[in-house]
Amino acid sequence: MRVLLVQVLSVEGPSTEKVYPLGIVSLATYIQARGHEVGLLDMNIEKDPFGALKERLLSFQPQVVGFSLRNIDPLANRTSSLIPPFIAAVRLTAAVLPRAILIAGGTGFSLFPERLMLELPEIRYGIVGEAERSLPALLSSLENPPPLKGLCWREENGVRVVPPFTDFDMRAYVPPSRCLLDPSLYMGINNYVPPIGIETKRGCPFECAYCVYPKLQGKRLRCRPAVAVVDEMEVLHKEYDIESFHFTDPVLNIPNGHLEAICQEILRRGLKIRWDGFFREDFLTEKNAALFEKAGCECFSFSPDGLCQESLDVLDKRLSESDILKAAEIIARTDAIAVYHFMVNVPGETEKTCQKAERFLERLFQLHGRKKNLGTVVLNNIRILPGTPVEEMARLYGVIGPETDLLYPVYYNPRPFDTFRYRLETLHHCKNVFMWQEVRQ
Ligand code: B12
Repeated sequence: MRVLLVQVLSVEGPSTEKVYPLGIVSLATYIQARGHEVGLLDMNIEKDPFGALKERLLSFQPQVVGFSLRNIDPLANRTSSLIPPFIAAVRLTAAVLPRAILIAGGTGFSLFPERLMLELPEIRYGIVGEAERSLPALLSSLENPPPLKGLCWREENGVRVVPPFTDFDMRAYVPPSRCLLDPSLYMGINNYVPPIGIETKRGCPFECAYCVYPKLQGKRLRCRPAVAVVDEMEVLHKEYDIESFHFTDPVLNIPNGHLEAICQEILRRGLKIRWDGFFREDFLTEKNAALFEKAGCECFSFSPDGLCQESLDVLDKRLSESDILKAAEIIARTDAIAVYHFMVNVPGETEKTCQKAERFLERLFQLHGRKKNLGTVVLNNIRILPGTPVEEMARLYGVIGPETDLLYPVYYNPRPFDTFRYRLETLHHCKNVFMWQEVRQ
């Protein structure tokens, strides 16, 4: 069967930060191994994304078209949505190839399966969550599929969704066949983000109040063998000249010892590569941070989210202020950079927590002052996503009502602290400018 997998637009027009579409390349690898003829299109790297889609549909004539909706919106306090271009891509495909069977999946789709299936009758099936097993099985039973894990289909009175896979065995993971989509196409186009992602594991055992990661990948950590991870990196480095990677794990430095084993293997092979990822502060030590840096970590990203203990607790981070400061002290002494992501105006914010937040941010700048290795501080309001404790709190406190449509950007940002973000951004900008200009404030 001819199958075209399409990565629909994941970023807004002018954004340069593209990411290699790991999900569809992974799926294409599994489908091809089952004997299907697979084509891939990432609309994000096309000058004329819809023209390119139409051209591929006509030239390849796929019998099945799979759409990957990665992002529903760009987050970062923005109010634009990536749903309209997704809908346009599906409708264009249905109009150009009315006989093709259309399937949808991806993280964005997985957050709103029923809603999107109802909005788009052109979509015949959806798959929620990871699809390495369900998609090949669906392709071999398209007319009458069994209730595969994650499968969504229409019934007379609505859409049925089977609970997804969250137990795909990562020890048996087949690395994405990068020859199906040349990684070189992604080289040199980003300013900050390494476009090539590597998975070392799936799953997240934490329960942060705003987050959907455990819903998307399950709570159990499923690790790949360290050697297999480094084999994949070595191939990419030697065959495609890739020098810098992003580890896509929700939290990279758990469980204890896994990233350490990967780093030992990178060093044993003498690979000269750089990488980054998201770290949990309470698993970082002077010793493992030194190993990570030596093995190529150039940026430690943290998402402590809470700027004071009250916020950390309400967000259920299971972290303390001192965990965050301790990790910052460790990284501040390295030559790598640190990036911190925080949530602002979280449930229960008061003037007192705002003041504590300002002092906390100042402390971070102070710690990084000597080496000037604070990459940036990202300050966001919480995007309310379905099924999260923050959604419940937002309902309880009247921030959203029964009519609120969470498919489109809705942030937790009630008065009177709705402009607190700007106060913190002012502090951030001033600290940044004064740090670089070496002028004392
Ligand atoms: C790693 C990551 C990043 C890295 C990417 C680096 C890189 N080089 O790859 C960084 C930090 C740069 C990043 C940036 C962004 N990200 Co991000 N990211 C992730 C993360 C943690 C993992 C994504 C990943 O690669 N997974 C591994 C691959 C193999 O899995 P997958 O893509 O999900 O694909 C599987 C399934 O979804 C399914 N599937 C996928 N496609 C299809 C298609 C069909 C037809 C079918 C049937 C199935 C299917 O099968 C695949 C294999 O099992 C997810 C959260 C998560 N846990 O999933 C967020 C996530 C996807 N990101 C998200 C967002 C929003 C963004 C940003 C817009 C944030 C921002 N403002 O900067 C940018 C956009 C970047 C871009 N160009 O798209 C959101 C998307 C949901 C939403 N709210 O819109 C998520 C879910 C996180 C969140 N906040 O909730 N991201």
